[in-house]
Amino acid sequence: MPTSERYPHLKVTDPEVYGLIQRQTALEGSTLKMIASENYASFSVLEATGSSLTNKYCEGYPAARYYEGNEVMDEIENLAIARLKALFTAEHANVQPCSGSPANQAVYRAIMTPGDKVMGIPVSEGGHLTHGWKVNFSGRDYVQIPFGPSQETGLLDYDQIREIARRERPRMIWCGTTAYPRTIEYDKFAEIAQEVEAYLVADIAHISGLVAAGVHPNPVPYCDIVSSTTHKMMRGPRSGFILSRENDRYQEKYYPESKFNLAKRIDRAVFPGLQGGPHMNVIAAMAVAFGEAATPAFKEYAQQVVKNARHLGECLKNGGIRLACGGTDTHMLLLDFRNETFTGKEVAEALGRAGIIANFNMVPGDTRKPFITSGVRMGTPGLTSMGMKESDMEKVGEWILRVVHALPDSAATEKAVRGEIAEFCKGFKIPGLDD
Ligand code: DSN
Repeated sequence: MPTSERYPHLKVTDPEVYGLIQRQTALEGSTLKMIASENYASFSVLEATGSSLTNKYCEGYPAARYYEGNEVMDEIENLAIARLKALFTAEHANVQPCSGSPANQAVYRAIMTPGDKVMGIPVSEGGHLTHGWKVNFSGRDYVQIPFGPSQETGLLDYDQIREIARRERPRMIWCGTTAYPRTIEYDKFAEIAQEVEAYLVADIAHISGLVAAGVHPNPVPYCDIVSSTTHKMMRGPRSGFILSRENDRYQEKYYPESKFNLAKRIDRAVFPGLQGGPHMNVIAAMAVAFGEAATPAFKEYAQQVVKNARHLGECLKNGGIRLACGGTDTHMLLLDFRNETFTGKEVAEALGRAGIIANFNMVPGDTRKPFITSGVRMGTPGLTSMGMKESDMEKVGEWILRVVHALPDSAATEKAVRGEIAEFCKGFKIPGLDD
């Protein structure tokens, strides 16, 4: 169905919202989606998200609801849970968190008490808001013990992490990032957590698709809890999930009086602790995405995402752009402009005008402010979903290099590149946008 014929009801009843959707669709169809945390969900995921399941209330969990008429809802939620557990070989799964931050809030509620110490990477060094950042609930209600990649190499230094953990004895350690392109060594984190008797929690929001496809190590065997979103590499709807062990290895130490094991405490933290009715349309779409992620085609996709990121990284390096952390093992590249007169923000804005949509980001050792930065973060999940391969990355690399090398007087180059990219995009089908 051509884009113009989609949403026939909305077109008539609310032309204003319809028009905005059409404009965004056109924008995405003529630019390169290179924000590392974005992707394209399939038509099937979008159809389930937009289904009439949105109308049903079913507070509670399968077979233990507070509303009648939930036989089918139970099947949907159980299906999502079963597919998710199989994908990651997890003992327990909760699919109700509305996104990554709510999932992480529930993690705190399940294993922490306000005032406890949490070891996490600050946002400015590649962590997430919920890993103890000062303006987030996690930094206000808990005490963040920061750690981060080495300022020199950009890599996580596990000896240093161990030293901090031994000194601070945190109750929880987050191993998860939003801007770290290298492999996370969960076995090393697990040794450290075990030694200091801390809960180990992996936030795999960025890489869950890579993990599901076996392209990145799976944290589940090493961690007490694993949280994620579903709309990044997973190509699902906007949502989140939590995986965990059934039993709490520190039950005696922290919860000797509780009759609830770890899995039960997580479920209770999500509902009724933090949320009300689960979004069943989204949970159905998650089941669809988990089904898609279990296919050989998705494995191939995830492998191609990494090949594309590596190849693009090589092209950029050969063109004179420095890569933070020395390169990538994942879907992500961090371009390092610390030695340049122009900033990360200026580069991101210039690329954006040229049709290359990425975001400015701090890089290890950055001395510029977080709203200015010396880096640009970009990823290949979106382009790979469109079917792009290494040879296409060479073109993308050339466009990025042309814009960056034209700075600060890049307006004419941006305009030319924007036109070339719009033409180039016509050669690809965008999942969920083009038939
Ligand atoms: N907004 C996400 C990202 O871009 O990495 C993190 O929540």
